Amino acid sequence: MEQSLKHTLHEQAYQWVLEAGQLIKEKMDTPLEVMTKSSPKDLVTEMDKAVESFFLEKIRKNHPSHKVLGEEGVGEAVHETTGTVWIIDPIDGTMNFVHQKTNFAVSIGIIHEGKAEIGLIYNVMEDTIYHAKRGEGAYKNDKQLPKLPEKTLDQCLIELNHFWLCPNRRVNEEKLQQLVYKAIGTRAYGSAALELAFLAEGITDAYLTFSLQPWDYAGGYVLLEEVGAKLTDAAGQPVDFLSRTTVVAANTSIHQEIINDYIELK
Ligand code: 2AM
Ligand code: CA
Ligand code: CA
Ligand code: CA
Repeated sequence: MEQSLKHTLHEQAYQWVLEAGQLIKEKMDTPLEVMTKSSPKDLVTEMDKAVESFFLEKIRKNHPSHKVLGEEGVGEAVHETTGTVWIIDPIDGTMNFVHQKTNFAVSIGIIHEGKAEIGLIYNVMEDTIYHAKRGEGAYKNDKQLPKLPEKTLDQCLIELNHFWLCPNRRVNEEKLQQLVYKAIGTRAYGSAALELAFLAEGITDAYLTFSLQPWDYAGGYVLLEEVGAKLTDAAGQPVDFLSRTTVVAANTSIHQEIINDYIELK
């Protein structure tokens, strides 16, 4: 992507993400309509839809040729990553948003000709924004995040959620148990975007999950690349920004080891 376009898109996305956060905060104490999607545990609110519509309107107006892939489907269906695609999760961690009123994020990834170029994750209630442009470093607010240090697995904090315990699990759970035992500890924050941001920040070392959509990881992708971390599917293959996938994101020094020794998909 041309340098000046990358800078313009980053600046606009940064501004719009902050405005979206403001929109959410202003309505924080107003009762919300909460609906369910695929299951009673899969929530969506009117605010998820309002924030996605807010981005769609901004993008349509400023960049009519760009495509928009959002979780709540207010944009058109996107089947390929040609051109410029904005991948949007208006509220990542809706369960936290509804039940905790904190620990959720607005997440945006911008893909150009199949390559992730820009990523932003806004931790709304903490008012911290993680952002990155390909080749130009990752930042938390205006502070550049350092490259991640080398670590061994027994020094690592691993972000894992409960999904691998569910009846339809597709993994060898004994191997995952060994990983949990080997690691120094585990964490589960309930927002994939924040888990990736914390990994980029170096306050956790890996994030494993067995079903994510492109909008869950697109905002974190460039952030991770810029600090030298890696995000692939659970077989170590690149993610495609279009389909549901397993995800292993980790400090590069433990990424392959986790995949080789601790993950066996059934
Ligand atoms: P969401 O809040 O935007 O739906 C919860 O552990 C994390 O997984 C959240 O980032 C959540 O995103 C994401 N997630 C992906 N698919 C999900 C599903 N079917 N049900 C609940 N959370 C899901
Ligand atoms: Ca959701
Ligand atoms: Ca999400
Ligand atoms: Ca969401």
